[in-house]
Amino acid sequence: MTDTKVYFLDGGSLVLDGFHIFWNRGPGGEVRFPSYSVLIDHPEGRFMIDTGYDYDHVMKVLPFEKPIQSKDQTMPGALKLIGLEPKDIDVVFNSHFHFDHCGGNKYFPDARKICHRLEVPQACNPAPFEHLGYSDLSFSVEAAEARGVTDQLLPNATRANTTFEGVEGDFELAKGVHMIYAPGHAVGNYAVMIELANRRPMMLVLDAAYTRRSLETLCQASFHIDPVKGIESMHKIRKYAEDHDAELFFSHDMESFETYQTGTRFYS
Ligand code: 5PN
Ligand code: ZN
Ligand code: ZN
Repeated sequence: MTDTKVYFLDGGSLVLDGFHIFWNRGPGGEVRFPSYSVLIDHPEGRFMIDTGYDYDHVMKVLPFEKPIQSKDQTMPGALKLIGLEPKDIDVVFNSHFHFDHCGGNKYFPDARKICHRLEVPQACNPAPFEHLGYSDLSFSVEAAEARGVTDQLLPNATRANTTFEGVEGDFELAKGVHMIYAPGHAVGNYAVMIELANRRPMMLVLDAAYTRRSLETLCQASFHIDPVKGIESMHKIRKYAEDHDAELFFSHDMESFETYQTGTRFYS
């Protein structure tokens, strides 16, 4: 049996003000941060965790986030770098449906889709302050229709091939791939811990804490549905990581990301 391999797919970068990244703390000013997806090449299949942002969507709806994305940083481009095509992915799991985590879903019509059971309903009917976060609905015919943005859909999108299996709570996506329910940032937000043969487990904090400093100071992003639950989720992730001696990987931390292995350099 082959060992599990983990690939970080560099998806480019975006800009936010520091007061959004570090809610009510700052400092303010432009901060450029990475966006990436994670491919888990596992004996049970190839699992894509999140799919990054779509450059055209961001330029149309959030141009003030100043996206920078090369061809190699698009979802098909990043997969090509490691010798794969979208059709080679068996399962897409979305940690939540903010635009910077589901922009590439459209390339995977044939994959099984899994998310928390409350995330599609939330994308269909977000809180007023969540409209920008849940602005890319190209991942779901149901959500695009509910929000009146069917122009975002690719012609091959159907209800059937954009339907999600809904999950809840903590569970194992595949052997050694632990899905950790971490609500607060989003109603159905998840973190992921992956056990590997040759190194400490990897804890993908994802958007429960954008940066190392965020988790250390319990400072969440200004984008959230429930900040109190967000703090509880950060405590939960810290304990989980400590109990398993896991290495922490952050979703939107440029200083950390520059040390991560990307492209063909996988973790195993
Ligand atoms: C990167 C980014 N920018 C804006 C929003 C938002 O409004 O909700 C989530 C989010 C983001 O992750
Ligand atoms: Zn998010
Ligand atoms: Zn994000």
